[in-house]
Amino acid sequence: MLRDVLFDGLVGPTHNYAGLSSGNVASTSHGGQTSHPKKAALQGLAKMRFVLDLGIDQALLPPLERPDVDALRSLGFTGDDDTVITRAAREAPDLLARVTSASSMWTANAATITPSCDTVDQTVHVTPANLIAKKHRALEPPQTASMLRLALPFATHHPPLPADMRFGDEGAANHTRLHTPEGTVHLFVYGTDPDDPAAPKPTLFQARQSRTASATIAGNHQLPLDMVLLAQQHPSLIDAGVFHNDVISVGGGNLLLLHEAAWVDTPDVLSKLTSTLGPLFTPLLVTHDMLSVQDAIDTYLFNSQLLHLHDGTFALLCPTEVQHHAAAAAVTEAWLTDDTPISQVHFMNLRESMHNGGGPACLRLRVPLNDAELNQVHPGLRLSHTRLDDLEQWVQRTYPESLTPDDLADPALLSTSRDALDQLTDLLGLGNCYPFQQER
Ligand code: SUG
Repeated sequence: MLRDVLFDGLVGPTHNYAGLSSGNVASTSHGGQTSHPKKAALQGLAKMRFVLDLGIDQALLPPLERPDVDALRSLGFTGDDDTVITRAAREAPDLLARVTSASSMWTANAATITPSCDTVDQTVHVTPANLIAKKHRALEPPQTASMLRLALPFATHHPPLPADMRFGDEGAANHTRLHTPEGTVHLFVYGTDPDDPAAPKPTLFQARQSRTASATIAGNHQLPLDMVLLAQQHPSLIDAGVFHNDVISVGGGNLLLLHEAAWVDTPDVLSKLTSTLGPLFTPLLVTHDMLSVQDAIDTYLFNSQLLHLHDGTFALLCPTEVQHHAAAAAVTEAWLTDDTPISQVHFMNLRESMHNGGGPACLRLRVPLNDAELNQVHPGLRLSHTRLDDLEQWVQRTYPESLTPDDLADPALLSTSRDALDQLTDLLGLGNCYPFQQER
């Protein structure tokens, strides 16, 4: 049996608001504010517990090592670790903010993953995203790749695509696997086509996902051509702040929730999906009259998590911003009362992550596995109630209550973060998986 194992990103101790992601309205509008790493991590763990309680396989990906002192060294800062941080804080605070970001928490951007039942060689394929569009996120791939190897030792691991915007890749946030008894489609949504100068482009913000990247991954993962559908996101939406497809659409199994403005030719994409997936395919289209694109971005309705329950129906896990917005809440109410596959709607407070543009679906990477593969997932990363209790206590013990932009200059943040990660690897039995542990 194939099931989605959900790998949530554990929020790291350096979670802060540095305004690093132009095109992501929440990130730029909250830049410079005070963050609350402890609260953020506890909100994330509460979500993992909630999903586990729905009977779903819940796992986690550990935070990456931050601040990334090696990245500062490669930029010319010399001296011991404390000196490197202090000098960067004085001479280039923007670079310090970049290497301190806890952005790996949004594991929907960690990788693209395809299940063994779909690929020609019948193995799970993994490509870590290169995240080349944003300088702080482009630092993630090497450590993310080793975490994914640790988590999924049985999979075929590809290197990230070349660090070049022609291959700009943001991972699973732009990839949706849809499936019915009649067929399977891997829908790859891209923002720009570098190989077609005539293709429409956003004018205000950069499109982060390229068609070339999506097509290359589909090929490298050995997906049969008739399972692959490439669709272009509407450039005007990117300019409005839809920096990933998962801000305007979410799907899984036979269900797809989307705004009518999502793609350049939404009706054409839907008709192609229906012709492969057949009548059981259920697209739930939200029109401008029901909810404006702006309200979809503000509430993150389409960044809700669609959770496939054992009875075959879906639970929708929305951010509380949806609950508090009349039109968005009305859409979820209609999905619940109309004859749709959605049988439950829940709301969770994830405000610390939301203020950086990361909703429920950004915080998780779906990994579709069969039973044999599930048994080979690193046992330390799979969650149980006891492990969640331990993790909550670890967060309470080791995480800062709050961080202001000035706090990033304090070298003590490096030692407290490393101490927290040392305790985490002990708690989860991960061995020395962080670069600083290997250098000792
Ligand atoms: O890449 N924000 C992330 C949010 C990622 C959300 N992921 C998905 N939609 N799947 C980004 O823009 C902000 C960091 C800061 O400004 O401090 C940030 O990286």
